[in-house]
Amino acid sequence: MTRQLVSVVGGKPADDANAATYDSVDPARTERVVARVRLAGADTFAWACGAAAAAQREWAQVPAPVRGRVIASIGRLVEANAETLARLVTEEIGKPYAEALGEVREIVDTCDFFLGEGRRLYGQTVPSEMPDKSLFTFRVPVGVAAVITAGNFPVAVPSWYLVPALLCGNAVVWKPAEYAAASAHALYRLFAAAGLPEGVLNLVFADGPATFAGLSAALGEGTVHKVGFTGSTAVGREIGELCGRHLQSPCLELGGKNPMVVMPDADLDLAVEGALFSGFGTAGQRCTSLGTVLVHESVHDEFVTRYAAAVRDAAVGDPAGAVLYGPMLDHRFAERYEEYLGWIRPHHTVVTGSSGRISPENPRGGFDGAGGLYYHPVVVDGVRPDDRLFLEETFGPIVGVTSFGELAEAVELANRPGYGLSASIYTTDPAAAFRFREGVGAGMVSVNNSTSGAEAHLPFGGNGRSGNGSRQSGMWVLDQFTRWQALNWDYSGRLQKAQMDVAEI
Ligand code: UN1
Repeated sequence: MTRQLVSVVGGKPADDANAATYDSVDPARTERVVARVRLAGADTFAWACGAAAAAQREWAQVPAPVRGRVIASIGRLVEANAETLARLVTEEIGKPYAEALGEVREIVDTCDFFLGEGRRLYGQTVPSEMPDKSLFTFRVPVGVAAVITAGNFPVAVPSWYLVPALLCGNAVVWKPAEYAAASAHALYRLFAAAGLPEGVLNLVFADGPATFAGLSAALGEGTVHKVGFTGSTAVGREIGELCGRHLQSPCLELGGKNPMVVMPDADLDLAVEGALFSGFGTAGQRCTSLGTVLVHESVHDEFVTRYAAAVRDAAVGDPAGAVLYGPMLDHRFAERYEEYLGWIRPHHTVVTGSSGRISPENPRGGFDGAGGLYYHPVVVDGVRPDDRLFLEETFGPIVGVTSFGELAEAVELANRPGYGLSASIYTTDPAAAFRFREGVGAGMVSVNNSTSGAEAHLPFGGNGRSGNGSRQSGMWVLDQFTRWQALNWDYSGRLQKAQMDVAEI
């Protein structure tokens, strides 16, 4: 039986009478509908923000250590339901089961980190320039966070926002990707079951235009105080402009064209393994996926030969099995990627991978019309730095290779697309690794490891076209969901004037 899903506002189903429906399908068997979703309109989105604002006032009164205990319960519930949730993620977006289980693990890691923060959320005591006066700082919740997330990490990435936002005493309106609605709904239910008061977390299914209009109204009404967005650079720009008009700075986590540098002294087998996982894991549909391998000219031919062989051997197919990757997330992504491939074909010599759709039962024999959104892994050599393939995020299983002569040139090439999310270097020379870290504009740098697969307690985020410099994950995200409040306390019994009554020695 197909699941029927509606938005949940204030703990109750919120169904619009005229709601359109959206079918979330299994991308491995596109004839299978995983969930039928009723999409809310802009009014419902704005109303949810108002409901959240009302619930937030009480939630903020709950002592932070008690909120931390709710986070601990969420972690325990997610852990107890990890396999069911991971299976649903696999079914709905085609992420291989082992990866989906890892994604669920990342939620538990996030809860583990933040449950303790409930007993910290430290402020500071600060010396005053005057006697008999004390200064303090406090972290205060921002209010309501509107969280809009993509579906390639349908449960882990939302938890990066939801968990710290709730811990800090905020209420949340969460708008997940429609094509990952069932996974989002399952996660919502686990959060709700952990004891969050009604209205503190609200789930709204809506399409892009309704979300934008609802968000715009809520910002105007003053019922949204922070926007968290993970998705494309183009939409991120629009969200940033909208927030800017309301004097808000959103937390934006956008695209990437992530480079991997292979130095002449690199362990080439390790580099090939890293390039295989980061280029093709999740079918190249991570914001941290590898875009271009920058290989030193002295090892270029050897690297490309080994990489092409590894890519040719990689298992692509049913995500329930042990495969490198499964289908594309959804039709939209498959269509966009096909357009891209159409452009690649006449312009490039492909080293490996027929650039088209394939059937998992017959991965080497081309597409026979079966219903999965599967694509060959493609490697393109000799990609020039002014090429579209070098400059644009592809969000599909395709990796370009470009060679370089000096490290400084590799750094310049790594920065050229103007993104700045993740970058990696394979080398055995610490000086090269440090120089690369200093020169590269990415928010996250790896040495002898993949561009993807960040750990949940380091700052995650990018610069340039990858975001506005905001960071998610770990303690750094607290600055997104709290604001600093300063307290001056004068017990001198006189009016002491700052800058004018400074104590003399
Ligand atoms: C994303 O694709 O939006 O570092 C996030 C990684 C994952 C998160 C990716 N932990 O690849």
